[in-house]
Amino acid sequence: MTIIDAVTTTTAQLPNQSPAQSTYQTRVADYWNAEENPVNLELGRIDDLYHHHYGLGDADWSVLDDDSDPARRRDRITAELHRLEQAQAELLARHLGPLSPADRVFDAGCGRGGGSVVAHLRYGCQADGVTISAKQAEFAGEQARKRGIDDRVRYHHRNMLDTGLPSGQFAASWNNESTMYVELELLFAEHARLLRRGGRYVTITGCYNDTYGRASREVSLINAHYICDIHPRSEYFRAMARNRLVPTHVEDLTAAALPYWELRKQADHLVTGIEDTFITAYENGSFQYLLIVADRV
Ligand code: GPP
Ligand code: MG
Repeated sequence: MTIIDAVTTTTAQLPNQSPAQSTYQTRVADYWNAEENPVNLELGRIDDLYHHHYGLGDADWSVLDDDSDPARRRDRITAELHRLEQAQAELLARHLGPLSPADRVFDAGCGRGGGSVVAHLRYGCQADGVTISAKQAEFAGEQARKRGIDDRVRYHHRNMLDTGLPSGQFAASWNNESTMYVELELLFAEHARLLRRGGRYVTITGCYNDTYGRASREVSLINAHYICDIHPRSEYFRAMARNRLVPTHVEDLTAAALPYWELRKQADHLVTGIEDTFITAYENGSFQYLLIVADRV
């Protein structure tokens, strides 16, 4: 018994082993290793900025009326959705700053890597992205190599709760729609460890609305769809307060998030089936899309 335990422990500590710490995290990694939704790949292919978040701002509805040629109409809808996703990435990146090329930033739950590239292009900073999916880390690394920025933008197949990155070295860090996969106390403890004093933490996240009550049917459906566990809004502030993160700016992005879903719902070539659920969840007030900016004190 003792011998078997010792062998198991040694194996788990070997490099290149899965960074998942639980069966749940392994299932999450499985999801992202297998994920190839056209709504992510076709949008990303436009300019090699691959995002795993939604979009913000008013949509150009005229793309739906383009009846010149079905392929052209599809391409215009795809490009418009990508523009809205890019707008969200830019909004988040704006709140990270000011930053300089001497600064280093941390992208928690980096997906296929788009957010780190956006931050690097904006500030010239170094970026470290972490994902629990080996496939995503490899894909993102390849993108950075193709752009010739792999010396500045690095992706790691690691756990965002236990990154192994150095303490106090980061000027800014963020989660763009990845907080719902982890315990917030553990997540914010890791951000607080990585950020220097005065560093900036930013998240854009879907959360359930405490004033509605517990998680609605729609929130539960979204959880089941992505194998995630959406937190209540209150939990963000409680966990931040306990981990040296003091909010400086909070913005309800729910209204700005709706056009993306209304357009995506009509993109027959890209829908995944979760579109109506998001629209209902936002409209019935049970779910909110939030930006939180915090200082590491
Ligand atoms: C976006 O990823 C979705 C998530 C990271 C999980 C859930 C997010 C919430 C706000 C609840 P994606 O771009 O891979 O999703 P999709 O394939 O639906 O576009
Ligand atoms: Mg997507």
